[in-house]
Amino acid sequence: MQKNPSDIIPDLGPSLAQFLQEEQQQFPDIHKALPPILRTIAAASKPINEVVRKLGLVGMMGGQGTYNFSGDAQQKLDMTAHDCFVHMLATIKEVCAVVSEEEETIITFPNNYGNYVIALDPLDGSSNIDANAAIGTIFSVYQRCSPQYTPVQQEDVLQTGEKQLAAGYILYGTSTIFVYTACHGVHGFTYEPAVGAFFLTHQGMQMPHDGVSYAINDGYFDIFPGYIQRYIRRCRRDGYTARYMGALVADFHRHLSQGGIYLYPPTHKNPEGRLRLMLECNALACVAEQAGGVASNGQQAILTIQPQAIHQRVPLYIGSKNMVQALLEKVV
Ligand code: AFP
Repeated sequence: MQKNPSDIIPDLGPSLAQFLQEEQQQFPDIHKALPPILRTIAAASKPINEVVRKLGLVGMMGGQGTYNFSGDAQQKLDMTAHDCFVHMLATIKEVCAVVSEEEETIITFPNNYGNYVIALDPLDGSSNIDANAAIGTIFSVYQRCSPQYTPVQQEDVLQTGEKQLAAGYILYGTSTIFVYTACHGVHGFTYEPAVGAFFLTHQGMQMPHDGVSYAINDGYFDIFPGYIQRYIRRCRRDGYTARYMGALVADFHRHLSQGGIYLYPPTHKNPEGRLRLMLECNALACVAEQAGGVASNGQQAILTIQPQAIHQRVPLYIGSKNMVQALLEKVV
């Protein structure tokens, strides 16, 4: 019996491209450059998704014997993802520079006199790659501060998270989803491989103000600051679920969907915390706040921290508003 197209491909909502165009028309304060930038980021994730779905078959497992500026061993997929995003972003005129977890300094595009800078963790959760567990990409979009047609400056990159024009992530999980905010709400799109495009599946995502799930590397419990230990003990006493997936993006998406809190306090290995302010925390803090959540370093909102260096690390407490605020009350 002849199958109907809708039997093969489910009735699809608006594509990411359609949604971005309509959103920019509805909210004129959204820069006209944002739809092509976000479409390009989504497009760059497609070949990475292809590779992610067959890693062992294409020789993309394991390390490549090098280390990034932060001292992390670089996996083959880290560099493939980095190269893919940088190459794709170099092809659009809107972008003048990229900063990436896999590159020490600012990557500039001499032929691009664009007004926009992208901050990127190309592959978050590298230790999950060979474990076949969830991994992701995290991105932020800023407008440059220095005049167009002049060399990109540090000031164009070292901006507070409040200056982000857009931010989001791609989660390569049981399905591949693209979640972003252009500061008019948070929206999620699921990749349909049969079509090769992302389609709206999560419009206007709101992070529950409460949750019963907490994500932290319990192995460091004995060296956590006292107020963290007190908070974790309270979670245990109240019967909360401990879920830690080894990839911030995966933990964050769970909490965005169901409520919860992710904690990465200072440790002896990472006295300033492990997560990078510019390359991971600012983007997820922007999404969290747009969805009604909270993100803090324990002293101030993540989005208000003035970066001093591209790879600067900070402690990160992010998730449901009431859970993060309960933690922060113990700081004092
Ligand atoms: P990798 O990308 O190096 O695996 O780091 C992932 C991450 O930045 C974050 O996604 C995880 O939640 C966290 O580090 C895991 O760190 P620990 O292994 O120290 O718990």
